[in-house]
Amino acid sequence: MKNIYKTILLNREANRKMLAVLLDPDQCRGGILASTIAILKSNTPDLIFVGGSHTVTSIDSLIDLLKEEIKTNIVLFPGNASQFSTQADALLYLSLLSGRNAEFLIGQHLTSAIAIKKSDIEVIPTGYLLIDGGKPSSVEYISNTRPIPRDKKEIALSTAVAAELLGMRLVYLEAGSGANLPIPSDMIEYVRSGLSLPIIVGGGIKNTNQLTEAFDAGADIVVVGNIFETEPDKISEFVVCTHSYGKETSN
Ligand code: 1GP
Repeated sequence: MKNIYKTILLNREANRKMLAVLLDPDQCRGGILASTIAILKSNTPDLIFVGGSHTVTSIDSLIDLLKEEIKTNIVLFPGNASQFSTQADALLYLSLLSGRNAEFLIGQHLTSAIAIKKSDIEVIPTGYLLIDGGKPSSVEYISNTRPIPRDKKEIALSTAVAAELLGMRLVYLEAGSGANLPIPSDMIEYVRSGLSLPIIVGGGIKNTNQLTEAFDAGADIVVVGNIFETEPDKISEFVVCTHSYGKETSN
């Protein structure tokens, strides 16, 4: 079994930021999938996340294809228990802590728990916090939960610290795929200041300025998906930006 979480911790210690490219099997098919894979082969991100809040297409076949073609870690980012696949390297075992829907706090977990335990996948328990991204998100609709308001950084921090105290290993600040507004920098900074866990930030990041802002504010991993569905060529720019982050100042 690979130890992806350990790599995340080591990178964090060394202030090496990570990029996760999110592929939603429903969106990433046919010609788009072929061109995306071709680009990912020569511009490989640290992680590829696979999943989506409303994915109906088979996850297994996409993961098989990705593993054949690209040398990187494939991490499941499931919208529900049906998206579990033993083919992936790791699983974000997500609890939607910003919401009060028991189904996404524990219900989906027990549906998949035995299969996960029997597999040798690396499980990374993750506190998942939905933040208002300026428009209704699929996560909000599907989970029937309300996001944390953008100006309530205290609520975000309390929720993130609760995740830490509950033994979770990562906190994911999510603005929703295709959000109008990414997670506010001051919220990332505030959560960073009071939390010991690595932070993932995603939702609505469309250019490398926004990527750098999230890193500057304290994100350890940034997830980008939506923009690459229409502009896969941008992947290389994001990979270069992530891997050169901080190098100018440290030399
Ligand atoms: C969505 O955080 C991810 O769950 C990525 O968001 O698709 O907007 O890049 P985008």
